[in-house]
Amino acid sequence: MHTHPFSTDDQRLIPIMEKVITGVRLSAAAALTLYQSGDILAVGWLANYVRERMHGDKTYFNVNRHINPTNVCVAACRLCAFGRKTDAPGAYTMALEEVFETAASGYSEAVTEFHIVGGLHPDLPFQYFLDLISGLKERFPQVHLKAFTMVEVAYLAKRAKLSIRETLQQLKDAGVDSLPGGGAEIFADRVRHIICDHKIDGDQWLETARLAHQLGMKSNATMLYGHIETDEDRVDHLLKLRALQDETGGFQTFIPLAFHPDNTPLQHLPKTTGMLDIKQIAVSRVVLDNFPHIKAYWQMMTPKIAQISLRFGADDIDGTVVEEKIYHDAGATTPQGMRRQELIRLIREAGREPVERDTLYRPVSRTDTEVTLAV
Ligand code: V47
Repeated sequence: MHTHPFSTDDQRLIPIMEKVITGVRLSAAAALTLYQSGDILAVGWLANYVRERMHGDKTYFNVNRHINPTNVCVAACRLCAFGRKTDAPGAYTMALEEVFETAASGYSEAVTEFHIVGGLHPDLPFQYFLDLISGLKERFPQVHLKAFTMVEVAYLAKRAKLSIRETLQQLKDAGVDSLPGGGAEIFADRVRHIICDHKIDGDQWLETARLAHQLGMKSNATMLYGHIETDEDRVDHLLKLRALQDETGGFQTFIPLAFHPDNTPLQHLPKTTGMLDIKQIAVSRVVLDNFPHIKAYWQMMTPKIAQISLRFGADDIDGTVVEEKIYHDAGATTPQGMRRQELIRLIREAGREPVERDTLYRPVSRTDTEVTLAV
C-alpha cells in the first residue's frame, strides 16, 4: 500500500495532492495540470493512492470472448481500420448460425462474458440483432451478454424507426445484460468531425448511455486518445462522463483506448508512447472519482504497459478475449487472446492480487476442472 511519501518538483501538483488525499473533486484546471505535468511518478503516485484507497491490491480480470458479427459499416470513420463497405474485399457478415458457432469455439464452462460489437450494417434488420441475442442467451444462459455500443444502438433505432429507449428495451428483453464502452472517442465536435464524422455526436452518445442506465443496464465508457485531440479535449471528455455518472451511477469502468493508426486514413499520425499511455490511465483514475474501475485493456496497451499501469491507477486488465479484430486490423502486434493463467501471472508479478470477476465485478470462484477448461 502507499507507504512511500509523495514528492515532486512540480509545485502545481501540491494543492492537487492535498485535494486528492482529502477526497476533494478536481476542477478542469487541475485535470489539465495533471496532463501537462512532466512528473509522471508524482501523477502516478496520486492515481495509485486513489486506486489503493478504492481497491487495495485487488486487480480484476475476466474470462471473456469477443464476437464481431459483421465488419460492414455505413460509416467511414478515419480512426477505423475495421469497417468495410458491403462489397469491399474482406467484408463479412455472419449468419446467425455462424455467430453461435463462433461463440462456441474456444467456449468452455469458464467463459462468463461475450463482448459483441460490429459495424453499422445498412441491410441487416433489427430482428437479426434480437435473434442473435436471444439465440446466444438460449444456448449460453450463464454467459453475460455485453453487447452493442451506444453508436450501434442509435443506428439500430434509426433503422427500426424506434426511439432509443424502445430499442434499448427490446435489446434488454432479448437478453442484453449491459453495454460496452465503445464509440465515445472524443466528445468535442471539432475532433469528432475529423476522426468519426459519421457517428452520433457526443451529446447523443451521452444521452443513449443515460437511457440505458435509466433502464437499469450498466455500461462502460471509453476515450480514444493519441490522435488529433488536445489536453483540453481530453479533460472535457472526462468531465462530461463524470457529470453523467453523478446523475445515473450506471458506468462501471472507464477504458482509455490508444489510437492505432496503421491501415486507417490517419496512418500518418505517430503511435502513442508508453509515457502517454501510462499518464492517460493515471489522469483518468484521479479525475473520474465516481467511476469504480479503470481498465488497462491489455490488447490495446500491450501486456507490458498494461501490467505497469496496475501501479499507476488501473485496477482491471480485461480478459482472455480469444479473438480480437478492431486493433489487429489497425496494426496491433499483440496476441489475439491470452490464457487465464497468463493474466494471473501478469497481475501477480505487478505485486497485485488477481481477482477473476464477472462483468458486474462479482468474484468468480473456480473449481480445479474449470480452471483447466478456462483457456
Ligand atoms: O469505439 C477503433 C476503438 C473501440 C481503432 O467496454 C480504435 O469493456 C484504436 O470500445 N485504434 C471499440 N482504437 C473497442 C472498445 C472496447 C474494448 C475493450 C473493452 C471494452 C469494454 C470496450 O475501439 C471503438 C474505437 O474507439 N478503435 N479503431 C483504432 N484504429
